[in-house]
Formats: sequence, C-alpha cells, structure tokens
Amino acid sequence: MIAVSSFANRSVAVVGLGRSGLATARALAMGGANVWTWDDNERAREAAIDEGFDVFEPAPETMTDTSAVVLSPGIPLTHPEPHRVVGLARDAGCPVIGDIELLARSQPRATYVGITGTNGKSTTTSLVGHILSQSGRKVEVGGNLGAPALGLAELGTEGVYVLELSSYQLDLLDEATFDIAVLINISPDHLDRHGGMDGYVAAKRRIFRSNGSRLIAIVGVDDRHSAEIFAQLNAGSERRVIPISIKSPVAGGVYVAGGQLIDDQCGRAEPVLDLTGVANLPGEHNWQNAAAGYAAARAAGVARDEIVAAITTYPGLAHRQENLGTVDGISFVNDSKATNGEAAARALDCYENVYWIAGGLAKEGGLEPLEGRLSGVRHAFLIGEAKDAFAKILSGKCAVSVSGTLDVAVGEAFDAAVADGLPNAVVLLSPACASFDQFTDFEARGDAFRQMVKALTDSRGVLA
Ligand code: UMA
Repeated sequence: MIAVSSFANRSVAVVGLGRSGLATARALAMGGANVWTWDDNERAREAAIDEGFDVFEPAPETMTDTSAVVLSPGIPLTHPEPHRVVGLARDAGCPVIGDIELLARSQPRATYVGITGTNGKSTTTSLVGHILSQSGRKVEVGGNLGAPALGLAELGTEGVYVLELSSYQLDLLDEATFDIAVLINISPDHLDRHGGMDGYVAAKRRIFRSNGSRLIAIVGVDDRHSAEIFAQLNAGSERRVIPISIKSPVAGGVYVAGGQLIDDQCGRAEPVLDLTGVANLPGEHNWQNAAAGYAAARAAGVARDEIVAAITTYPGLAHRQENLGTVDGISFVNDSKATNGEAAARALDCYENVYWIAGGLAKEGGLEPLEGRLSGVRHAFLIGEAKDAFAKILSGKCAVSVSGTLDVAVGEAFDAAVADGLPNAVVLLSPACASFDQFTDFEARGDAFRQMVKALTDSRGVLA
C-alpha cells in the first residue's frame, strides 16, 4: 500500500468505490488527505462508511474546497456522457485524475513501464514483470491487471512499476509519464466510452505522452492505427521508437519470423529464441506479446540471455489459455478470458484436435470472427444463453452438442475426446461470450472449470 502525501491536509474526492477506488481512498487517507467519497451504488457507500470514510453526494457545495476528484476507471469521463461529478468538478475548476496519476506523483524516483493495447496487455505486463523479477530487479506489477496501482508496494529509485493500462486509465492521466511505454495493438473496443474509434485511438496514444527524450516507445506496427502512431512518433523525434511485428521484418525493431524471435535493434537481425517451443505462450498473438515483452525488458537494461531464460520459464496467466494438465491423454485448457469471438478464434488456431466448450452471453459480432477458423474443432459443446443460436451457426461446420451447463459440457467433451482417440486432443474452454448469464465473471467461470477438471482427475487418475 502506498501513502499518497501530495494532498496532505487538503480535501480530495474519491468517486467510485470498487477495487481501485477503495485502495485510492486508503492511500490518500494514509498520506494525510481529508478524503470524501461517493459511489452510485448504496452497498459500496455503506462499505466505505464502515471503513470510516465520509460519504457525500457530489454537489456544487461539496466541490468548493475539493482539490481533486479521483475517478475510478469504470466511471464515464467523457462518453457516453460524463458522470455528473465530472461536470461539477469542471465547473469548480477542480482536476479529475486517476489512481495511476497519484502513483506516479507519489513514487517519482521509480522507473515506470506502461503497457497498453487492445489485446495481450495482461500477458505482456505479467511477462515483463516476470523477466524483470527473474533478473533480480525490484518490481511491482499491477494497474488494470491484478492489484490496483495504489495497492502496490512502495519502491525506491531502483524499483520498477510494470503497469497494465486500460484506455480508461490513460484518459485519466494528467502529468504522469512512462520511461518505457508499450502499445501492442489496436482494434475496436470500448467505443461507447470513447465516442468512437478516434477517441479510443487517442486514449491509447496517451501512453506516449512525455516531455523529454527519456521515453523509450515500443509500438506494434501490424495494425493500421498503431502503425500510424509509430510513424508519428518516429518522425523527426529524438525519442527511441522501437517497432514490433509478427507479420514482417521491421528494420531497427523486434519481430517474429517463422516462430523465431529476431532482434534487429542493432541492424543485425539476430535470432533470439524459437517461440514455438514456449509452452505458456502459444499462438501468434502470444508471439506479439513476447516480442513486445522482450523489447521492453531490453529497454530496461536486462541482458538478452536473461530474457530468453525468463521467457522460457514464464508461468502464464490464469484463464488465458491456461494449461490445466492432462487426464487420460486429453489436455485441458482454460481460456475463460476469451469473452469474444476474436479471442476464441486466436485460441482455436493453436490446437490440432479441439473439443471446444463455448457459449454464455453472446457479444455483438457473435461467432463471426471464427469464420474459416474451425478446422481444428472436432466437436463443439455449447452452454449458456447463446447455446441454441451458436448451435444453428455451427451446424454443418463441426459436430455440435447443446450441453447447457459447464459441468455437463466438461463431461461430454472429455468422453468424446476419449472415444475419438485422436492425438493431441484438447478440451478447450474458450467461450467467445461473456459469463454473466451463468457466472459472476470470467474468473468464476474459469475457476469452476478448473474445479471440474480436478474432480475428473480425482475420479480418473493423475493430472500429468
Ligand atoms: N460506479 C459508479 N458510477 C458509475 C459507474 C460505476 O459509482 O457510473 C461505481 C460502481 O458502483 C463500483 C465502482 O464504480 O463500485 C467500480 O469502479 P470500476 O468499474 O472502475 O472498478 P474497479 O473495481 O475499481 O476496477 C478497476 C478496473 N475496472 C474497469 O476499468 C472497469 C479494473 O479493470 C482494474 O483491474 C481495477 O480497477 C484495478 O486497477 C477491469 C476491467 O474490466 C479488469 N478493465 C477493462 C478491460 O480490461 O477491458 C478496462
């Protein structure tokens, strides 16, 4: 926990009392600020009162003495329309900031690695954290992933904060900048919160805001929006800008060709590592993460050999193509985080004979991204609200069972995989749907899957 002292003896509002808001309120109170709080949810307000925080409904009179409003990332700053506290703050001339800004102000001597992108930012963030800690650095990993920024430990000059940053968090930055900033990729997401694609791209670009040449920018150039940002940053600046690609060689950058990670930063196209053998980074999308993670760790001064050793021991993240082990020769993979069609398609691309558990609450676009990418699917087992609609779409493309619930699907998928006896068979939970129809969130869904696989193991044999 970090004590934020920059607002000592001044009044600060913390609006939104979820995980990041509560950590912020505690950090400000520890630093001597006079904290008042608000959340539109009554239960959240009661929890804050129980912790001893003042709760006031935002109004012109509550804003007069307030030095800053710290807004939770999930609360609209601009779109679809600003939360009413944002308007009140602006009328009172009071800055609206986020918890990442407070972290940067409170720990100014540490090094900051910021990582964003539409896909892969959690994996890249945890990979960079793993590489830095394996190389003996004092490192804290958090932000959009895991611990809220102000719930991290205090670090001195030698320390490195590795932060996953959402577009919401980037919009709430004021003065904070990063020493190493990574943009992996951009595709449409959260458009309602940014007023469309231009707003979303502009938010992502904010990771590169910096007032000096200290910034090292690492940019994936495989999509149009990121490539444009790369070109802008690269044009006549004194900054170091390192391109990343998994599609083609990039001069002066880091790229992947035929599964080989190549470092061309010194213009010599040096092979670094065969990524096809790295078990916990399967698939081309993970090669992009590995290239970005490698470049960030090199930028932080870690030796190439140390990075290679750390990438090969990267343990992976829960719920993202997480290997749960093998029962009777059948592998189980938990990819519960795949809440849309594109994410599920990326997972399906990685395996040879897939017994695929999908369904839940379908998103816009449904299974469209899976068009042409079902060749590995031997049998789909469908659950949740989307089960009948998905069954119609998949009919004629692969064998389909409408299982209804996850426990039924796990049993049916395992039995089918054993009966078929195909090599490298995988029971893959990659739902292409949100979880809220049957679970509280994707983590609860993945945890349930893990428990079901464990129960199967306990009854059938040892998990290899
Ligand atoms: N609230 C209001 N009024 C509103 C909206 C929300 O009062 O109009 C209140 C809610 O009642 C709730 C609180 O705000 O009590 C929730 O705040 P929040 O949504 O910011 O949630 P936190 O629990 O603080 O979690 C946030 C991030 N959530 C979002 O950005 C939506 C978490 O990212 C992050 O891990 C956490 O801070 C710690 O930093 C999650 C996420 O879904 C993983 N991120 C999005 C994504 O990855 O796509 C951006």
